[in-house]
Amino acid sequence: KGFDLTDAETLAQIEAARDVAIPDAAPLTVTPATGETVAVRNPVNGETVGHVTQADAASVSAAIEQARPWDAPPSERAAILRRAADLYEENFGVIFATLAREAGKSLPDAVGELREAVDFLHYYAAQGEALTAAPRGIITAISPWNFPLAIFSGQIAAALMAGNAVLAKPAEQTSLIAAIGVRLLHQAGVPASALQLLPGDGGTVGAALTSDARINGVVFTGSTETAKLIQRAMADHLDPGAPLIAETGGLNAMIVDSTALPEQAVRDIVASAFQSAGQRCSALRCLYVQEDVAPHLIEMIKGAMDELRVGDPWQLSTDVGPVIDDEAQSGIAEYLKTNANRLIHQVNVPASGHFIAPSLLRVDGIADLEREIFGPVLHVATFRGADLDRVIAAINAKGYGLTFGLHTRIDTRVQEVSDAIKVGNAYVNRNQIGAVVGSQPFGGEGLSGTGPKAGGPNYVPRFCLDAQVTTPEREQI
Ligand code: TXE
Repeated sequence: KGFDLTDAETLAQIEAARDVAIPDAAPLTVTPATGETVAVRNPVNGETVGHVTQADAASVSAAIEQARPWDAPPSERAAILRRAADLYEENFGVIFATLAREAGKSLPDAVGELREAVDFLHYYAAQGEALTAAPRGIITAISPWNFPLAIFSGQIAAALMAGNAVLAKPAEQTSLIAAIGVRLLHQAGVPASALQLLPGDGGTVGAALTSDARINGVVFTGSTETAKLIQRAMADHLDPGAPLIAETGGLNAMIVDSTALPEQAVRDIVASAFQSAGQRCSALRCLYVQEDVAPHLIEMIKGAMDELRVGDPWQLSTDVGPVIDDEAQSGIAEYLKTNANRLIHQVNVPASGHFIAPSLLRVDGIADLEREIFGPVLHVATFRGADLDRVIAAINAKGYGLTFGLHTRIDTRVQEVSDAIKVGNAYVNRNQIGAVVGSQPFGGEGLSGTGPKAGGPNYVPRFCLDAQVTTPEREQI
């Protein structure tokens, strides 16, 4: 179908789903004794979107007890994952409605997310058919709220396709979309004993799922702090051979030199920093602009920021939706208040709802950034041409290593910088889009995670050059 948002018929179908009833979520295979239920609130207006029955430590144990590695032949597993991908596509209405109302996704972001989830299912189906390795056993998959269908489905599909049993714990904020995904996977034919959903709190359900000796490995995407907690829990309780595959945050930088094409650079800067309200692990946080072009480029960035529409994610004219919840909003607002003296520019936003004004702050360099601000906040620094090496050293010294961007027209500089920068994914003359399933493995080094993981072809250029040149266009689905 392509989910083409310029097609009137598709738009009418999406519009019809706007107020569709969103099913409640609960552990699908075990019954928690406490049965505690929490309400999910829409980050735009606080309305109740649905309810989630929480798992507890005892139900986690029961789920582990009944977990069974998926022993169907790889071709059958692949066929079932492909059927699940078709079901995801067919159910696009309730999926878009849930992504918008539970996670605050704009429609283009929701479309991108559904495509990515479908791509992951197809990707792992194809990879798994060629696998010869044995399954590990029971895998815990812990996912975040910022790509609550795509990352969630990718983690599950990879582990299932290798023949494991999966226990999936979605983020507290986005259990409704996770339950939709798991129901569709079950409907496609994944046995309930091979895939179980355990919604609940990270500190209890997440901790129980990472500290039980019967678990054989953990896949995690979320914060660096939680990854460290999980690593410790695994070291204390799990078999030393049980792997942790972690993808965490970043302090991602971009360098724009004076040879860069200004229009292209500004378009990519604004997309990299503000798309998805900055709630992407790949998002640009610290921009370095070469001194001689900086005044002009910063004026252009301010102009492009003024074009951003912040508001209701369901409106097609919206570029930037809300941040996920109260806690995120107050944390970012506090940061902006503390750093008010650095503010260069800010966009107007609606007074109510969990909105944060896209903001541009001046810094001397990445060393000034204390932590990842997971929202629409971009920091900008300037540098002299002779200091390029020092800029790269400062970025490397920060210890994160997820994404990096470079805008230049000097070919030899691309090579020099690529040899020097320590990141998992780098982008040249394009935006820091993040994962593109099937074209590059995604993930970071150092404090950003355990290294690029699957998602790409066997041969991958470490630098993802201009999309039109080396990254195959995503297939329309
Ligand atoms: O993450 P958490 P939060 C970063 C971003 C954000 C910050 C905090 O900077 O502001 O992290 O976000 C589960 N044992 N990213 O609080 O807590 C939790 O329930 C086991 C970047 O949402 O790491 C959820 O399912 N699991 C990121 C998952 O971990 C535990 C995306 C992630 O939550 C646990 C999200 C525990 N002790 C946040 N505690 C990215 N890389 O894109 C929590 N969890």
